[in-house]
Amino acid sequence: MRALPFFRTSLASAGLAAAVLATACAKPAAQAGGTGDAASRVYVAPGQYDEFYMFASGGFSGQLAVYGLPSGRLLRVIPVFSQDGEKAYGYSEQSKPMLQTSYGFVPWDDSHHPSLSKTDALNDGRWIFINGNNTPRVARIDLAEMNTKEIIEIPNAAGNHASPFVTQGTEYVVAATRFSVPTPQRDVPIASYKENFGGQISFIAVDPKTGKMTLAFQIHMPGFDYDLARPGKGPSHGWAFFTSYNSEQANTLKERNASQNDKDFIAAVNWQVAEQCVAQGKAKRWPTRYAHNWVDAGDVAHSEMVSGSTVLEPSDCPGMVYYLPTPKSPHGVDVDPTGEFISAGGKLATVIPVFGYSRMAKAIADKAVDREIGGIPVLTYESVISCEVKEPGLGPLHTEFDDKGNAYTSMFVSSEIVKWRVKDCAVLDRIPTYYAIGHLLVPGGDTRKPDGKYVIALNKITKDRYLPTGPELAQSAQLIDITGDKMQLLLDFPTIGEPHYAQAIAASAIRDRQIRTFPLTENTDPFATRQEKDARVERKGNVVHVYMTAIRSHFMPDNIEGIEVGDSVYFHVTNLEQDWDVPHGFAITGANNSELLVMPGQTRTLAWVPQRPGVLPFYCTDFCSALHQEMQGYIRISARGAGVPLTFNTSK
Ligand SMILES: [Cu+2]
Repeated sequence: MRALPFFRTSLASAGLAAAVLATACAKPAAQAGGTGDAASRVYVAPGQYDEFYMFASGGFSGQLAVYGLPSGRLLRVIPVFSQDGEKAYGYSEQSKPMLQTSYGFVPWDDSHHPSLSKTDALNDGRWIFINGNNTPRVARIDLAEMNTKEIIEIPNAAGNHASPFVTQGTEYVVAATRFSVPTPQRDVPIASYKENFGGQISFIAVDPKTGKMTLAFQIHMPGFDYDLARPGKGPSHGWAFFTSYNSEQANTLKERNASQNDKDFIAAVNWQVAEQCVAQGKAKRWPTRYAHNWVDAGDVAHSEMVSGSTVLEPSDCPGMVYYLPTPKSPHGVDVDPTGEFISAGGKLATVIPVFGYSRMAKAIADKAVDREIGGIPVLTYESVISCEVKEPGLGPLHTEFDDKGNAYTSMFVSSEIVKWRVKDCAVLDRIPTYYAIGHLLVPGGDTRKPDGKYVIALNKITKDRYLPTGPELAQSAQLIDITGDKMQLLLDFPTIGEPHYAQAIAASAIRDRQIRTFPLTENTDPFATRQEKDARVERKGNVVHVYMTAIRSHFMPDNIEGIEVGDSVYFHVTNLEQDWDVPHGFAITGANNSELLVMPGQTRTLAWVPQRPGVLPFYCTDFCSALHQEMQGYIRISARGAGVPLTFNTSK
């Protein structure tokens, strides 16, 4: 059971964790189901489309999964941070550069938070961003193609958890480090944590036309753990809010040592002031190195190493950062649709604090400051708090909002969603979840106009909800109707990987913009073969380039001889099809690699080193026609120096 260690490390009281598990195990599934009426409300008839796309992180699968709502049907897994043999992502020569980092090729990550691009505080359906938590990275996925187009590494950070949340006009994607590390990174004793370790908040600028990301500036923060973030909107536009725990600055046994203080902090960052300070030359250049990877117009990935980042110290830029005292070990921070209210989920807190943006602005004007930490004024709790949700449940984590002034907070420990009214913090309703809910989402729940039809619980543990599958059980999402006064559970559905966080958008916003083929005439891959008569094999020393075409239902060439053991053979396969949903695959016996999956109009390259003499078949892996089984060829491998002439068949 994967979630158990998380329980133990995130809760101060082992007794509490035991109580929760007992509760979770005691609930028979039969008591928790929807009714027949509920089932009809999620039924999407064969041939019909879902109303929403939901994009859910795959957690430690490193990928992003696409589901339809309300049906919960899985539509696609988009490879992002992990190699994917099905799609040859991270295996084909064209996609390998996407996984380059300053540590070299890192073919896995832990993805947590998808964040849709926004225009005027509404989801605009252009891109979705997602974080790599382990080796700090942020990826951008194009929603017209549902493919990863760019990955930028974040220097001076570790555990990129508070990421990647998008400002209301996609001016920036924000990111912050969960684990403080020596800043700049260097060899120091761990016991010197308080002197040498620091946090980092990063602002990644997004080109409004192309989406291209650039690391604009970073803010060097005290060595706390920065956990989650939400940018402001409306009146609070220009600000971003970051939770932090471990204000104790513990470096060992954090479950106890980082749970001492009654309050930790939200860091409120005014990024417009930060921009001014950068423009005034108040930032320093730090000698860092990080990878920036992107896919060009011809669908070929590139990786470049960037040097140096622009870092601001809070003490050099007054007015840029304030701390809001926040009970206790806060996790999520969320901004309501009006942009006025900011709520936090303190894992160990007994209340949900709701801060007022206008109160914060007044507290800053009135200098309602308690003390300073690292040049950052700490505003008094009383001056910034708007109201507290009393007795909400146990282990509040995350909040999303509907379009009627209500908030929905996930309760990890008591496994429930609590609905409360934003303006006065009154609890209105609660519903159990099965089990141990982490994030939750309302479609558009972080925009100024949420679609308050559903809330979806994203759960860590399924226990008895599905047929058992050995030691590891599926993780799950639950669809809950929020149109009435009482929340109603409609559907459980298992997910691919941990559905850590998800966002959803009306299908109509992106459905009709989906790309169906890549135009062959626009294929700029240097190894493309645009017509079958140009198919050929060329040898340069030990390197052999096979310029191969694929069209229903044959490869050209499909007989190749004169290859020798130890050659470096590159199969450059171009799919000549120009029809929707006709990919071809390419696989060869014994390749230390995946197949290729080549979309219509695209070129993909498989690198292969033959190891022993013989004749090996290759074939199409993606069922493409009635004669798909005939889509096959042979390659003859001779001993090193055998002198068999290079030959191949052609259609000339
Ligand atoms: Cu085929």
